[in-house]
Amino acid sequence: MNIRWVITTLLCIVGCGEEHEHGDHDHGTHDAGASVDCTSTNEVSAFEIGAIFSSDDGRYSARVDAAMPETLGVGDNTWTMILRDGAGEPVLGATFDLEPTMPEHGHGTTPALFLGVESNDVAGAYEFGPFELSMAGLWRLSFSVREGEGSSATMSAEYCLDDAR
Ligand SMILES: [Cu+2]
Repeated sequence: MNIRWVITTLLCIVGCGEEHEHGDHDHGTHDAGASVDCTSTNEVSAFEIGAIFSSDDGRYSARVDAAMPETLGVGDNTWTMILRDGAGEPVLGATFDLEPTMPEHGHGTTPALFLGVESNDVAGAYEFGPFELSMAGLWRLSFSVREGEGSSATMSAEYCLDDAR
């Protein structure tokens, strides 16, 4: 027997056929009607329009000004954020990114990063998405802000998504 064939076959038993790695997480519990377990963190936020993200260093805050759909859920989401500096002034021309991840599963979205597209009409408004959240469970939405050659600041919140909108 060819040893290379054996190794390939063994690797396939472990790894092939999985769309992405989810560790030992049991996706079988995500049947319709089953509750989603997001108990690994005590910082789960309830999503609402008007929610404010703040960077730890106090340099920036961003308010969810609009969301499509208006509830955060599995599937496509498009958000408009208003970015302000520590003095409350709108920030123009920043590099403002969104990276959604599932901290319990070690994966994110495809693409991994969404660049905020600045509005021509509303000062400090940036649109993100549509970003597709692929499954129910705990999602962390992390934003990073950078102006010019300055250092980046990050702000994030965690949300528990159910299967149903
Ligand atoms: Cu996942």
